[in-house]
Amino acid sequence: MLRYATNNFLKMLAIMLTLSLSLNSYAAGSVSVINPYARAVPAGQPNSAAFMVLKNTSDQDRAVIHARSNASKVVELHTHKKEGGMMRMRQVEKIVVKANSETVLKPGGLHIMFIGLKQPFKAGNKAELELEFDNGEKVKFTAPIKMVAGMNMMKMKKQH
Ligand SMILES: [Cu+2]
Repeated sequence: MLRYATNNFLKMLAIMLTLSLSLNSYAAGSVSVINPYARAVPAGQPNSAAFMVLKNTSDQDRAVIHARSNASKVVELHTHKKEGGMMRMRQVEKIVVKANSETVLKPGGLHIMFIGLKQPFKAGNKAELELEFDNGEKVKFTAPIKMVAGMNMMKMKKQH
């Protein structure tokens, strides 16, 4: 009886986990976009960024070559680089996701940059985004807009 209940509980848990994963995961062929989110910014601030995990389950390297959104005038692929002791943002041509591995877009690192916001990036709102890969595949998804603490970046700066 107890074993039966435990089994059922585990099954339920597995279903719930699958559901919660599928809710926040979007696939373009072999690359999945997992838990995308965008940074909430105060009204009047013109730019923001989106972050996510890109997971490549194929045995071929893939790369994001374009990002598009109706949320801002311009959307660019960006990274942070340390220059003269300062972390600065730089546009990159592509974001590579190696075969059978993950690339993490996060504050202080790689990100999708929104320049010239057309809508308020308030916590609770959403931003639509489309990524295009080097093999022509595209994935469209919605990134919830959240408060993102600046702590990650500060910690990274202190470590170096
Ligand atoms: Cu940027």
